[in-house]
Amino acid sequence: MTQRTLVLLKPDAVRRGLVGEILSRFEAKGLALVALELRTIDAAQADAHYAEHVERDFYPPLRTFVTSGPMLAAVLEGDEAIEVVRALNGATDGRKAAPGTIRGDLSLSNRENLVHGSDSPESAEREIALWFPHLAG
Ligand code: RTP
Ligand code: MG
Repeated sequence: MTQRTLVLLKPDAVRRGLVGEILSRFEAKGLALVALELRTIDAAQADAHYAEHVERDFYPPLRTFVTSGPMLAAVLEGDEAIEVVRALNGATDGRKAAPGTIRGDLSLSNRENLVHGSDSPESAEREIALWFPHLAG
């Protein structure tokens, strides 16, 4: 089934000059770019995006990280795009993520792990509406 998913290339990806490398993996897989925008978010936007995590111990440093510089926000589309993107991203902790995945190949951190991908159809709908309201619905 064709799906859309919200992908973020986090500030570490932009700082490290890995935007092209990461985007090309999604493109090479066959996912289509529907929207793409470089954006620096404030704390309120971070809290809205990570609403499920705001009470967690790891959230304050995560908020500092995701507001620390521009991110590339994207909507990608393709067959089973939500699961496909998360498989390409790899496990959350870059130290444990499998080689061949974005995090497994390019990150050594459990926080600065380069990418975000929506984790369910409900999350994708909510996150696309939050980041790209003109695509909602
Ligand atoms: P994401 O939401 O960014 O796609 O990542 P995920 O589903 O693989 O991981 P999630 O559990 O949703 O966590 C969101 C982001 O929070 C940071 N994190 N830090 N214990 C920690 O220090 C910790 N755990 C998670 C990571 O940046 C993770 O991607
Ligand atoms: Mg998540």
